[in-house]
Amino acid sequence: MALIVYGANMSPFVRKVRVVLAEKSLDYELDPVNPFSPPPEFLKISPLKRIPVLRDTDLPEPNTLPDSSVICDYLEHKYPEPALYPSEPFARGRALWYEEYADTSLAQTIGPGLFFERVIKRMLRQQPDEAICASTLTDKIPPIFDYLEGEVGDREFLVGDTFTIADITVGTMLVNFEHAAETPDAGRWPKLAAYIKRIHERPSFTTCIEEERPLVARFRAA
Ligand SMILES: N[C@@H](CCC(=O)N[C@@H](CS)C(=O)NCC(=O)O)C(=O)O
Repeated sequence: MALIVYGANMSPFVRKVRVVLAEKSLDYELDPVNPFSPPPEFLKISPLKRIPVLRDTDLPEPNTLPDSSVICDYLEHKYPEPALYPSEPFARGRALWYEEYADTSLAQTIGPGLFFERVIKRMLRQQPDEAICASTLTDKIPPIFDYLEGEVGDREFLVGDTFTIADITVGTMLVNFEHAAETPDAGRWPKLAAYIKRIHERPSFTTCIEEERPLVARFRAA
């Protein structure tokens, strides 16, 4: 297989890359790496010790790229169809902004504030700290969802009239929100809730979500 993704399927950043690969109908191998106890040689290809890393075996070594944003940009340039980034400069800038917002604000809120507590801690046979989850849901999530509700508005997609990296990145972070047994409150954020449901119904997302759900369910129930 020419393309190898190193990482774990429940990482939102790994999923972001997998959704891009699926949307572009590219075959790849997912080579499991636990970023919290990576094999020593992993540090050579990921000096920040993070997943994902992509290897393109079509190329001579060094043929690896760390970081989901770098990887998705590379895939877009090497496999331009279907385009997942707008070509018009300002629209492209907007898409990159939503990608950045999701990679930082959403990831840093949902990751440690919910997903780590309710899923990863269970895997480590520890009890979730529900006080952390409650404060995340009460204090940290609402301003983010208020912002996204306004940005989605009555649009089908975040930027222009096609599915882009903006939708992929916001969508993947919200999968982890759902893995942590939460969904955006449709009474308070109706546009965001409907938008996320639509994005998660795309086959590129459902393939990942269906693969991950049994594992999440096993640990959430433990
Ligand atoms: N900016 C990176 C972030 C990747 C990231 O934070 N991955 C997490 C897993 S979801 C990780 O590897 N964490 C391990 C660590 O930070 O030590 C990207 O977009 O790929």
